[in-house]
Amino acid sequence: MSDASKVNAAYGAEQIQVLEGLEPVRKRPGMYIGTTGPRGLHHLVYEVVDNSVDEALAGHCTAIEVVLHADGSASVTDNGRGIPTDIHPRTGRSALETVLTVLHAGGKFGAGGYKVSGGLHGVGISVVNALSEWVEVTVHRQGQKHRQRFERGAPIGSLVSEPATDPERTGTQVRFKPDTEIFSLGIVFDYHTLSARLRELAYLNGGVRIQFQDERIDSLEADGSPHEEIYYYEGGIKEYVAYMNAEKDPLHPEIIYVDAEKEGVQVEAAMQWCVDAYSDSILGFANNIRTVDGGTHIEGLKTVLTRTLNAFAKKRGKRKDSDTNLAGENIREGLTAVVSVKVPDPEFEGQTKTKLGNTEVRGIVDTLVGEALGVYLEFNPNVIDLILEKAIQAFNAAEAARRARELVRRKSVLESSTLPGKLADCSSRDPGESEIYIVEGDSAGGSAKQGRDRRFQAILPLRGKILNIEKTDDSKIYKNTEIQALITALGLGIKGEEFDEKNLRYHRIVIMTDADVDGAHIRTLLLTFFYRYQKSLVEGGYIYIACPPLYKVERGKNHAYCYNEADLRIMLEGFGEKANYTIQRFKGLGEMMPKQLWETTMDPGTRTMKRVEIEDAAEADRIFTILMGDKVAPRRAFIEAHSADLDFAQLDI
Ligand code: 0RA
Repeated sequence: MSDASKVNAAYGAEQIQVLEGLEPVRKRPGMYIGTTGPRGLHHLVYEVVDNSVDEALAGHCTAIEVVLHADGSASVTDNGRGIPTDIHPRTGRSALETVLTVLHAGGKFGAGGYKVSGGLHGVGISVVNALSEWVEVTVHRQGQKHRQRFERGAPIGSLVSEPATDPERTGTQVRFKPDTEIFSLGIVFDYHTLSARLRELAYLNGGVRIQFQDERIDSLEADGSPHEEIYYYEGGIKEYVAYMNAEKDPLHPEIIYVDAEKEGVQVEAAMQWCVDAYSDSILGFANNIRTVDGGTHIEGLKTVLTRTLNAFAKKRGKRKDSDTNLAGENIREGLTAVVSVKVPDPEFEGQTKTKLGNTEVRGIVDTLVGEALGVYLEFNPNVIDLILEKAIQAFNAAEAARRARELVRRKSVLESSTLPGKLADCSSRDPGESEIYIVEGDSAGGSAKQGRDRRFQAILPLRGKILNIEKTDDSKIYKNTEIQALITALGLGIKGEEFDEKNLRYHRIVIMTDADVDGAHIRTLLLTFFYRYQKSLVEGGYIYIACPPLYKVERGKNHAYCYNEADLRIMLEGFGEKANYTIQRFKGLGEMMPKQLWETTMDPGTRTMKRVEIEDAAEADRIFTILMGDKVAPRRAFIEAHSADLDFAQLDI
């Protein structure tokens, strides 16, 4: 009997029932994991890891290992108690099989703990099972080793148990291969996406050791060993703040840390102000989910900071009773903070479910942080004085800036409707279909102008390197002609103010720079500008990066373009014993014929563009600071460490 027919013979009523149970997931995967694109694919890993993290939060697991295998599968192994394997009373099947095959069976069987619901997490391992070509679960428990395999959601055979080699060992391993029938855009995991989330989880769950290993052939180290990283932060979010501030100048040496619980809500906050930063970076998490859109925990933190610091300002004679209060944003200037709450029944709101809604959390954060912060500052008068001094400076600067802005508002470019002279606008007036290419220099601008489709594509050439917004105060920003051009051409408002989509003149803002080091630098400058000036532009997904080719390969009458070294290598290998062809390397956009630029980089039918996302605002902030800040050593170290990512760019060095 072949393996396949054996399986068919064993395919009883139970399995059919199981399949029916998971069928909705395979029919409408988007309902469960958001998308079947890369984001949804990575959520499979998060879902499995979340279960191990829950086991760690319950105090039963200290180490989690995530491996990307050469066969395209991923595995998550923990040293927790192991998923129970006894017969579950409601289903008549093992608990393990139930967890894997029943929607929302969850891991904990109502055993308490924090439910990670809402968001896109917390849908259950069964969803991963439903969307995988296969899953293999191995459980070590009570001296036994148990295994079961599933294919597209259905159990293949039953649980197989044998004595474990190490009878003391406990834990769970879930190994799965995403189903290409579901993830039609491919099932290749992105190392950096996963590593960022795993690192974040390690920060959020101090003391849990997360090991990440990439065994895929293309990722092996030069010596053939797999790339491996370990994330382990004893100090949890305190270390997270230290990491975010690594390249900054702290105003006070010690990170202020609060860890307390009230009414079943656990609140952890870490804070440190920096000398040279003018904005704040506050990251919020609820049940380990990044709440990009804030919510009640962030509101609670902001309220308590404003109230506490104003009270201290009066008490320490820094402000008179008759003075206006320092505004929250004055107080938060230069603040880096992480606030992480664990809520038994979280409500996530908003389109993307990334805003914490529980109203009780606002007051709980306020009270708990207020108490701890009050005590800390009483005992550290030098710290409170430094923070107040900075806040008062910010208050005075804001007053001055407000007056300057009023002036700008009245007579500057922002109010005038004249578009910059060098903008080659498109003819469409519908922002939804319009795009603008921001290019470097007049020569690239020339090619782009001739190559574009003028109906919906506008070109804005910028000269030289745009000013470094990180270091500049607001009045200088408005005087810089390149920035003025950018602001008016795009229809942006005043820095930092709420951004209004209806004024945006193009819904695709494309940064098109040369594929070399200078181009990469200008791209970073522009991204910094957008990030600092109107972050919501980046968050709204309006910013794109054009991907011009590096090579043109001609062979006989045919030609093709290659966008990186790997493309070129693969193409040349495909030609075989070194065939007759020519390679042209483009030094810059200006070297390309307008028609070439169109067909490779600008034609919506054939081009590739990358949409800029702030998956991890903390990381973006850190990189910007390193690349833009005053400190040379970290910038050097960063560029050296990431030179591999710049791949083609470094060839010109
Ligand atoms: C249900 C009950 C118990 C543990 C788990 C589930 C569990 C699930 C996963 C998923 C990945 N790793 C996991 N580790 C544990 C408690 C079992 C007991 O009381 O011994």
